Amino acid sequence: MRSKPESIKETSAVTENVALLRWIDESARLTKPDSIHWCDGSQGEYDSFIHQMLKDGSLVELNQRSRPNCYLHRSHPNDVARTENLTFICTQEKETAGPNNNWMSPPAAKERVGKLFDGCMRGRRMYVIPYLMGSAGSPYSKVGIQLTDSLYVAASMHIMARVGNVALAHLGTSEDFVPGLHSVGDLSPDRRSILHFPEEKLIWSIGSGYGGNALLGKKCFALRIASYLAMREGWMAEHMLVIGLEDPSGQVTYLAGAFPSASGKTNLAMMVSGMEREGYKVWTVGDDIAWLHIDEEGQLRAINPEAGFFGVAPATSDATNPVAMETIRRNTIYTNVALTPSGEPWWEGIGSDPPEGLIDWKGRTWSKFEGKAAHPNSRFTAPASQCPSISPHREDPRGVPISAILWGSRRSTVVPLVMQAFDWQHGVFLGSGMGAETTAAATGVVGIVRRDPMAMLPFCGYNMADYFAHWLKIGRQLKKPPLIFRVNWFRRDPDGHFLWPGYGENIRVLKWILDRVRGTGKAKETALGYLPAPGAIDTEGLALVPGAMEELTSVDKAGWLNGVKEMEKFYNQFGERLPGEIWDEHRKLKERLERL
Ligand code: SAT
Ligand code: MN
Repeated sequence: MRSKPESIKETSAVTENVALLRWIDESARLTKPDSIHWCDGSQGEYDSFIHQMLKDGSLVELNQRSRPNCYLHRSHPNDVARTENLTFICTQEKETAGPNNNWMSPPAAKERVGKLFDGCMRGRRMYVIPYLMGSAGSPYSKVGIQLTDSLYVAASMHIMARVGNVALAHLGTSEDFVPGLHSVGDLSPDRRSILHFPEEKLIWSIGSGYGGNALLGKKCFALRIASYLAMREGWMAEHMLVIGLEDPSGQVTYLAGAFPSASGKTNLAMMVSGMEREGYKVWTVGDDIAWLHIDEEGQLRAINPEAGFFGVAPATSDATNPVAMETIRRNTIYTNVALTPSGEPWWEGIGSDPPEGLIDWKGRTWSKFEGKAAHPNSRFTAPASQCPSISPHREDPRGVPISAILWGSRRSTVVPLVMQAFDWQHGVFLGSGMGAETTAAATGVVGIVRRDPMAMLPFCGYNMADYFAHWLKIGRQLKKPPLIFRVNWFRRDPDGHFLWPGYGENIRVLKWILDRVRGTGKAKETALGYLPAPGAIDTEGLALVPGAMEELTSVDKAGWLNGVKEMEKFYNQFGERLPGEIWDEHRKLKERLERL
């Protein structure tokens, strides 16, 4: 049993970092909390946060025998996903933010949202959370400081980042940290704003306690602010999983893959390979974000800046993702899942029928006439260290060498199961034009196709035209650029059935990718890129419908010509700023398709 937690004490600063103390002082004067608690990141502190939330009702204890240290949090029903329409990039020039972002000028943003922060922590405690993104001692790690009035956020940050003295020690007296001021405010979407000031590396978030809106180390810092810093400093911050693919000889090849939120990144990152018996195994380095640097030898290397997983619960089961199911058996905070009478978490697709007496995500007795019991964007927050497939190299200060990059999204039609770009420039173009069906990870309509370049549309902290130029530039600096692939596990037949089994069988596609990296995989050259030659992907033992592989590896001329038009509309927004190389590739694709 855990020792009985102490109550949360008011604590004082444990650093002499002048810039940091000054900013905290300023923020406290603005928000006017009753008291301030400096987080040390210890287990005792985490336990005391949990204890406090059980007392105030913001957490429900789950069955401690089957789910030790697991708890359920129910968020406000209007605060269940990222709100992209309330998310802003605040740069001096509107053009710096680009047409891909909502923009406010920094003074206007501070004026408007400063009023909301004024006195917002009265009667509340402010938690100071020093956190490190990346492992201790890595030259690529960066420090953030989040101030928040939410205990749920403070506890979640404990899981998602390396919190406390490890971050302060990394920072020392340096001014190189990303300050992030967060308050749940009154949780009203009318007074919700997620603001980023990339030029001063500052984050302001108010009115939401949920996920990427509130855990500022994640999307706000590690993607939006970091992508801007990366562009300035010559590296890349990407919405990517990172996995190691072990072959029968024991050699591990690392891949990075960009997929939009709620498109199976966590499943792919923790995949139990359908070819485990043949010796192909997947190691998890990260499931959501990668920071990529070019090393002295010109090799691209990746670190996972995060320390935990904030994964989508629905459809996670022993069949679809047994590794995740094992990872979230203990020390996990569940958000907006349903609750069984025996204190187990439950969600649609967990693999068992809803039991009698199920309580839905809003805390009411559920009946099957009332829609979903778990919110479609319900989540688990769990430490990466307890993932059975976690890579022994996850914490390597230099990161892991990347041999291939994957673009993936949900597309029911048009996009083949897998295709390889002709070269880096063509690969960047494929990423820049990627269409994706929207998911429940953000508020708005689910299932419509939008352009989501590199799965970064909601997360690129600056003008995407410049972002594409940055990608092209990085490629020129790499001695042996990773091969780039487009994958799509989500093709359906006209009756709506999936053409490809997905999940653990995706290893068959990864194996072809590995073969291509090694120069052995068989391919046919097409208008789209290299597609697998007939038989090059092993389908033995799969119950595919007749003709499925042909369908999955053919070129849909009309569909792609339509895609080319959609890309053109998207690119046109960027005017002169869009790199000529992207237009060149766009024109070449169109010509190749028209010749078919
Ligand atoms: O809520 S988050 O933004 O952290 C998850 C996601 O959308 O990828
Ligand atoms: Mn994500």
